[in-house]
Parts: sequence; C-alpha cells; structure tokens
Amino acid sequence: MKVSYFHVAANVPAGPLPETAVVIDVLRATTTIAWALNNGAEAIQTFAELAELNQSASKWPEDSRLLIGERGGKKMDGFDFGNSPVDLIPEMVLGKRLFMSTTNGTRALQRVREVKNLYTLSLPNRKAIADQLLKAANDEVWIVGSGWEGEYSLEDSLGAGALAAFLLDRGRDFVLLGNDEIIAAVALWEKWKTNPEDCLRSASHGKRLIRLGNHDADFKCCSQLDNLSIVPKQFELGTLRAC
Ligand code: 3SL
Repeated sequence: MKVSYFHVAANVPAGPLPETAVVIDVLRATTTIAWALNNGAEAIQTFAELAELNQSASKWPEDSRLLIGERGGKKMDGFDFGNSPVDLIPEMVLGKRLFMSTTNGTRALQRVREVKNLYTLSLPNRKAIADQLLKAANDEVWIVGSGWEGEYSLEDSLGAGALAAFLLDRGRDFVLLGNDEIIAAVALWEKWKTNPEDCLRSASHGKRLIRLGNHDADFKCCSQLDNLSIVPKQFELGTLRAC
C-alpha cells in the first residue's frame, strides 16, 4: 500500500485518482465530522459553495436538519452552529441531517470526491481509519490536507503523519511512504506525538482561532488521539455517513 500526502487540494495530481483517499482537517472540520457522526447525526452533506448548501438544505424538513460551518473561523449568519466539534452533542444532532460548509475542509473533500472510497480523518478517529485502510489494503492511498486558503497547514500534516506512523507500525512489510510530504509528516508526528495539542496551538490556524476567542475545548477535543471508533465515509457524492 503506497501512501502519499498532498498538503492542499491544489497539489493533488491531475489525472486518474486512486481508489481510496483520506481528507484531513484537524482544526476543525474533520474532527467535527467525526464527532457529529459519533453522536448520532444521520448524515453530513458537505458543500464548498454556500448557494448549493442553501438549495439542498431548503429541500430538507426544517426540524430534521442543521446548518453548520464557518468562514474565517466564524459561525455564519443563519447557521445553527459554527464548526466546533464540542457543540455537536447527541441532544443536538441525533437523527439530524447536517449541511456543512467550511473555509477549506469541504473544498478538499470536493477535490477527491470521485474516488471510490473517501474517508475523513481526525486525530480522534486515527486508529479507526488506519484499521479500515489496513483491512482494505488498497495499492494506493492519497491523504489530502485542507490547509488554509491554499497554504500549508501544520496540523493537517501532523494528522497525516499520525496516520502514516500507525500504518507503518502495523504494516511495515507492505506500507510504503509514497512522497516526501508524507515522510516529512511522519517526522512531524515524531516531534509532537506526546503533545499534539501543543502542535495545534503553535500552528498558524491555531493562533487564528486563539485570536478569535477562547477555543480551549476545541484544542483539547481536536488533539485527542484514538478515542473515537467512527469511520466517516462518503456514500453518495458529498454525503458522509458512519460506515
Ligand atoms: O477551514 C476549515 O475547513 C475549518 O475547519 C476551519 S475552522 O477551524 O473551523 O476555522
């Protein structure tokens, strides 16, 4: 299994996609997705464009839908929630269809949405995703970071490294690091694996969230490792469910 990492959607090579891709947005979209599905959301429909989100959401009964997401880290007018994973408790999301749009994460998802197996990764569900990948043992897996408006993001690389390190540990004989980015990501994980929260707070997007207000609960939640067994997978184009 050859595992490669691309920092941002724009770096994903043109041409045929592999069978399997994993999208990461450690702060915070894919952590929010993992927690929302863990807490009983029926499905999460993701959108890069707000107009499309509003159009799809308007066709769904109001009492069984939630609009969630952010722009620049802030909740949007008319939305039920921003992009904090700790807000999406079972009392809020159980049985609900979530309509989600974020600055970068939902765009990264869109770039690789044609793959057969599309998963989302966060630190909390790192082992669950790794186990799924090891079980399927596809020849090629692409990990795609969300970055920030086209730029590298430290925390997504940390997540990619965390996943690759686990895969290497369990499958050293058949897991191959496919590009320099994933080798660098593993080195980053080695540096911060005992204190991922410190990495998240050191990252430029972590600092952006700190400037916007108190996000201590988000940092804690987004840096927890292997505490969720949820595997978010795309079932219909743009729609994620627990598999
Ligand atoms: O850019 C994104 O997709 C978001 O996850 C960013 S934020 O952490 O919600 O601000």
